Amino acid sequence: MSRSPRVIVIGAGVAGITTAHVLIRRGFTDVTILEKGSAAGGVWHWNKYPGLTCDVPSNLYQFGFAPKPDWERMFATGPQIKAYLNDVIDELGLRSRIELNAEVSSAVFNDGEWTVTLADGRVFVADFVVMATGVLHNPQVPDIPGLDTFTGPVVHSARWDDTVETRGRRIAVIGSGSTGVQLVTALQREADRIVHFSRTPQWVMWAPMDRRQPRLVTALLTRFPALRTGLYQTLLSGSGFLAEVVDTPIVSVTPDGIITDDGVVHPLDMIVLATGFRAHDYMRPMDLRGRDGVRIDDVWADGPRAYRMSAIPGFPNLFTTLGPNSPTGSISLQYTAERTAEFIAGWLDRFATGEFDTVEVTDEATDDFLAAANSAMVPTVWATGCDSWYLTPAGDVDLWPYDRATLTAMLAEHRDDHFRFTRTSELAESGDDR
Ligand code: NA7
Repeated sequence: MSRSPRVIVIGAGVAGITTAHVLIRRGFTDVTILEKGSAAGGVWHWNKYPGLTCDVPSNLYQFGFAPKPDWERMFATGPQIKAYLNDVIDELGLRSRIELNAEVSSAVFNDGEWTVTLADGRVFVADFVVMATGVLHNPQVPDIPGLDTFTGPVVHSARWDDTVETRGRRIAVIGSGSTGVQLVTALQREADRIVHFSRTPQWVMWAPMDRRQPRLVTALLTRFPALRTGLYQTLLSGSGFLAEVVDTPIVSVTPDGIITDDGVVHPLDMIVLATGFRAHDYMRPMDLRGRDGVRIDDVWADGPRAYRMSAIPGFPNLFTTLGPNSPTGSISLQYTAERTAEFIAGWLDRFATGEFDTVEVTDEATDDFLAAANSAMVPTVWATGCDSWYLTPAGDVDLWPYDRATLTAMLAEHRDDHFRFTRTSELAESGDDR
């Protein structure tokens, strides 16, 4: 006898699509995906700025369960990836499970179940919640004096406004991460002038970002899908980068320009903020409350903290897919998401048979995991003083420090001594088959 867990997946990007597909593949039928956007795709829905290109080769940036050998380009554009994700949603029959325009304002655990409330007042109740809310989700808007007085458009890269005219304009791009470089590369074709404000020097190298995928590659990958991981290396990169670079600090913004520390006034028609994301906010500003009313904002005051990327002490029956420590430069995000979803499905299997009603990772196991992960990070380049969005407020490196085999092994096992369980129902005895 078994019961069917009610599962809410929050987010319909790469992590949410993977989670929903894996859970359904494993036989769970009561799965609903809540997506706050007006379309599925996650970052590939929210980001639509000119020049948007994935900096991971297309043949590595795809689901293992939905291979696409015939990418048009070696590095797919944002719209191409969004189309792929939506094709996968349709092919896997996930569309009807996705609630769009469903922004979660709170998720509260009480009496053994989660109550998930949307900004529009709708309420969902679930046995399990999976947070697939993404890392690069909340735009970081810089606190520059006078920014709100600028009379032209001010646009963050992750909230691009298609109606804004860039042709013939004098445009400032603030920020020289990969987004800033891509934007400058694209905007310079039509703009009158681009001034690129770069606070920290950045390496920019040429890469075949706009090259078509050769037909031979398409033919080979169609015939031998396993070849795809061997074909490319990951690059972070731009091509055709040309701009007037200003590395003098910005002092303030005036109604029609930017003033730098050397007193120079840069006259402008438009300001583009390529200033990145509040990467450690994860599912916030959602009001997330776990056992005994514990709030995620309090638990994570010094930065995200999770066990093996997927479980948070104090939050029973809640898992994260592509949560803390999951970004990495060398392991496919889609692979990590799929392994995590399988890990979660294993817990759902055990819930279904009535083995427990709630499962919650312990503080000790989480502390041990993070202590080991942080010390494994010490010899890496990320911990050498170079600033990046990977650093948490506490100074930890929020990345996966181990290799793919370790990741696979860690997510393949359930260490029961790392979790605590409650069991109040009489399912096993009564034969409840909800
Ligand atoms: P990043 O990599 O976080 O880059 C943000 C950029 O914005 C970086 O150059 C920052 O300079 C700059 N920045 C942020 N705040 C300010 C202020 N207040 N003034 C001036 N400059 C500022 O974000 P991206 O969107 O480029 O890339 C994120 C990921 O997307 C990337 O890792 C890929 O995985 C895809 P700083 O270096 O802090 O001096």
